Amino acid sequence: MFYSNNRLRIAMQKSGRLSKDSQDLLKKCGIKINFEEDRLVSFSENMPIDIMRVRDDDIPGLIIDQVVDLGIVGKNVLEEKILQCEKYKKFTFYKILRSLDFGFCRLSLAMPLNFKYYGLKCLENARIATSYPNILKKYLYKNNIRFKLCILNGSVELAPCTGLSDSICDLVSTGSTLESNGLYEVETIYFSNACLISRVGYISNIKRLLINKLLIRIQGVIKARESKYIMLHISIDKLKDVVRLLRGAEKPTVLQLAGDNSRVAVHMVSSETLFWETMEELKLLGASSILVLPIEKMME
Ligand code: PRT
Ligand code: ZN
Repeated sequence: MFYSNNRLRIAMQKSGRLSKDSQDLLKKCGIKINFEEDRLVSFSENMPIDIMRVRDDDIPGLIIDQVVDLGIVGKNVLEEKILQCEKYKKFTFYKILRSLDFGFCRLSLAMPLNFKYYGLKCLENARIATSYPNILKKYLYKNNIRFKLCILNGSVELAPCTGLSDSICDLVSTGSTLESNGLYEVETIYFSNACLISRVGYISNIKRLLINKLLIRIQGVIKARESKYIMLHISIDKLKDVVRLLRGAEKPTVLQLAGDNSRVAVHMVSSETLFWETMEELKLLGASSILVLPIEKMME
């Protein structure tokens, strides 16, 4: 069944930082899949979609080699693979269909706490440990810095304290790994998050329609996650102040309140985070019954 030409093949990370978010996204898009732990390929029960779960580093290659139609991968992994292919003059045909709202991190240079960093120049001839040699080379060569590469596929943060390197270039999200290993961030060389990529070349009409449907649903899921539904009661003369306060909100729906001619109910969708401070300001304007609700799905 997997090799049927009309079933869309999507590659995602099997286990790791992107796997849960990738699975959740497809689930929210209405794709029913029963993931079995030890299976490479899982089949959707309700849509012609097959999911291949692999190591994240293999996903760009599966797209470039046209083994799968779509892939969910970190931009860092994609960029590293593209630069590696360029080095070997291998063609890389792929398309980024859209950025996704998870997997945010940055690739940064970090130094031991006892080292006084005074700019990129102090990295001249330094030994730098990383799992991203090509992104690092591109960045440092562009800045005319020569350095010695120490390629590690894991535990990069341990390299300086074991004497393997002077500095590291690794992914950072909260910064706590650096801190607990006596390191501090000195330069960010690449910002990353997950993205949806597609192979290029012939894609049947059936698959193309399915990809478009999926893209609309992903847009709906992401938009809904970024938005909230706000409801409140306010006196009519304060309506303009409320709208001014709720920036990022669409035009409100204003409804008459039963048995009260001076106050109205306001309903609106906002794409901005509503902080407690804004709620307190709404309260000061005289708003009451303020409700902020999550939105499950959206279609514009
Ligand atoms: O087994 P497989 O090869 O599939 O997984 P992996 O171990 O190579 O990757 P994984 O699961 O660690 O990360 C997958 C992707 O998640 C990465 O390619 C990034 O796109 C994204 N991502 C987001 C991160 C992080 N945040 C992250 N913090 N990937 C790794 N880290 C690591 C980092 O390397 C360091 O060890 O987390 C540590 C730092 O985290 P903080 O929070 O302490 O700063
Ligand atoms: Zn990996």
